[in-house]
Amino acid sequence: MGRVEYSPLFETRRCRGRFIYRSFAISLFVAICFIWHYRFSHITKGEDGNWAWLGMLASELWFGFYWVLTQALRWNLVFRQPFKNRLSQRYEKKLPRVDIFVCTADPDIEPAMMVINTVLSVMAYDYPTEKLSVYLSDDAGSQITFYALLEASNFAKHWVPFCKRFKVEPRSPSAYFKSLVSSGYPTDPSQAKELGNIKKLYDEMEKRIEDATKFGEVAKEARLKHMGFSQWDSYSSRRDHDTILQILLHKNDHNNSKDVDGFVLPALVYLAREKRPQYFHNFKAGAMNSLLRVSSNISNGKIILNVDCDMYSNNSQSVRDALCFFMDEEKGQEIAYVQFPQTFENATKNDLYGGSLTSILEVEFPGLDGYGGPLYAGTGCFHKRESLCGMKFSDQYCNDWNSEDDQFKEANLQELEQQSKVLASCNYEENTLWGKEMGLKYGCPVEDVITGLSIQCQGWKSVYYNPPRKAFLGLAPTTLPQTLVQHKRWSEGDLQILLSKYSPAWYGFGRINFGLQMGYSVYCLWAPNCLATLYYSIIPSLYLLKGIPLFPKISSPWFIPFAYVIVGETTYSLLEFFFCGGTFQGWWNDQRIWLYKRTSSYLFACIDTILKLFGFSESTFTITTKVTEEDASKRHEKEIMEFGTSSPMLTVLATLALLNLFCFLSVLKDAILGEGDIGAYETMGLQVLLCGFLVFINLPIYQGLFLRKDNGRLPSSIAIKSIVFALGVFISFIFT
Ligand SMILES: *[C@@H]1O[C@H](CO)[C@@H](O)[C@H](O)[C@H]1NC(C)=O
Ligand SMILES: CC(=O)N[C@H]1CO[C@H](CO)[C@@H](O)[C@@H]1O
Repeated sequence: MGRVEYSPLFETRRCRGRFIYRSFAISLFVAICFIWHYRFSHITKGEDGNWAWLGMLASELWFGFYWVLTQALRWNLVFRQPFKNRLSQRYEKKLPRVDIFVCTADPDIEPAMMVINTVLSVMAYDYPTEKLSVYLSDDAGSQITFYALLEASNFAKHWVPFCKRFKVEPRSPSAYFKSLVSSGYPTDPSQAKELGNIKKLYDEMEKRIEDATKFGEVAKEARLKHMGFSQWDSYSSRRDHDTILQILLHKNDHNNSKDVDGFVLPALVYLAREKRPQYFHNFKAGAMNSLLRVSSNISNGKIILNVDCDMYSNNSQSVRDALCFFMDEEKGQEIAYVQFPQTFENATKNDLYGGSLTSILEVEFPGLDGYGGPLYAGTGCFHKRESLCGMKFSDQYCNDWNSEDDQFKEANLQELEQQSKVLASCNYEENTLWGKEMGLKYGCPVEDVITGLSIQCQGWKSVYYNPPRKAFLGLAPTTLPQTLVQHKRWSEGDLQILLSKYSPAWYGFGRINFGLQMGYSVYCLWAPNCLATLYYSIIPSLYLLKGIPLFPKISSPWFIPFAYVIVGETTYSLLEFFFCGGTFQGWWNDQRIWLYKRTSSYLFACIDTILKLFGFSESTFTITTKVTEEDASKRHEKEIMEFGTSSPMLTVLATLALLNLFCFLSVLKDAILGEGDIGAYETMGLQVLLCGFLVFINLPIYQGLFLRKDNGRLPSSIAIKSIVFALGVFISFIFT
């Protein structure tokens, strides 16, 4: 008898228009070679601009090299399409258990209501509830978060059946109630009536939780009602406490596991792993590894979904989407994880801070997928437990969804809790491979990327699925300093990966596809981009002031490759942005953030990495997210850039902006007074253009320095510093 032929559970399509893109890319590469040739062949010894010329050469070699790397992300795009109905036809009765990890770390930045909305949205997935378990890891060990989760476990008894009965979307209560305002209330009278009840329950719950937050403690009556609170008796601070673990809902607890319709709810577990001052806790990676062990003892789901507490599920079908990839009979074996994009709902229309990462999520990740799979981005990602726990892929490996272990059938919950607590203790990991070869890797600020890379180096593939209706929605940074600090952390972490044992450049060699190696390098080399970009935004403008040309004149044939690269790249990036659904203004904002990242975040990431290599401690930039004041959110809606805090990164940006302004004004003055000779503009055309571009893109900074009076403007300390620095450079350059 032959093998049964199954129709596949997912399909992979290649991007159309590849030929056109590739031809364009090759032509651009030829132009880049001409530019390199021009630089090399025009090095003239002893002239005034010679050092500047060598710097231009170095910058352009870098830009060209980096551009070649980025081609790996655009050469071979693939898009995935799962078939959920085939999945339920074949496997509805045999679906595997899924464990969902939600991580929170700070109740001030991540309010309890937000956390439980995320938890409720994933508890209400359209999936057999007895196979779903939700774990909340609370690294702050906050009693209020625990209280909120306890409230959520009661609210879920009404919410989950309500969602299923009326096929409600999205299933985060707060997002659902908000969506009703714009999309209209249900017309079905029975749903409308139940909605009224649910909304009332939700509002009451919200009030109780907000009260507890306001007073900083849980009301005594509430504490007496649940014995779980007694675990805080030995709690001394968020850095010093025992493991706190409570199974709030579980099917073995016959009194308290069913919803109002009598159906079992998903399991729900609260975990605050043990913390002691003398132990290093490894941030989120440490929390995830504790969850991996604890969950293996309680539900041991074969598939793990991890979401940040600020990302609720916007699509109740996502688990099934992900399973189509894992359970495909032919290609599912080798897939270790399925990454969904992080979509941000708080970005404004023109995305002032480039926070929605459009080109990364819409183009570059499908590009990586063409060479073996995207990075693991730390949230919105489904993993196979085995690969996350360090198993190597081999051809003999075979998915085994049927081996339902029965050890949990009759387990006693108290015993389960006691056994599991040990797994989350500080010294459990001593002399084990956790953090090295098992679970998430330690010692890197972007633990997710390095973990994903090492999984791929073990022979596994990953998949990127970007559904039309987004699976997870979260919040993007809403001020410029937040954006810059976030990018500093990312670029610094990625650079550390390049320098680490797991570098995609050498460790990845022969283990992953060459295209994927290049793709990873694009991100790992984010930070070093600062040098060439800084050079390009300072030196040509200063030499413009002196009247020394650094680019070919407009009538020279060498001008053509420069013009082609500038026009070609600009047009391409604009088209790509439109293709991803952006606006023109959004593209322009994206260019600005591109520049700001490179001249500030990446610069400080480089400096800190070097300091660290020499054993100095690094500078710290902590941005406290204040409660958004009303003015600030008005400015957010109007897309006025929010500077607000004083930070060395903003000083660098303001100084660069002013320096270019001085250069541009001085050239403009000469032009108006007729002092410069007109022929000079023909020889200096590109330099004038570059300087003018830098002035134009920096308009929000000039406004923030001189024209605005609100609290979001650039602080006057920065204004003074940057004027002094920029004038200093300007004047010293004129007189030398
Ligand atoms: C989120 O889900 C709703 C339906 O519940 C849908 O209308 C909306 O487009 C989704 N959001 C995104 C960004 O896909
Ligand atoms: C949490 C948060 O910052 N929410 C904001 C998202 O953006 C809207 C305006 O677009 C604000 O009203 C919210 O406060």
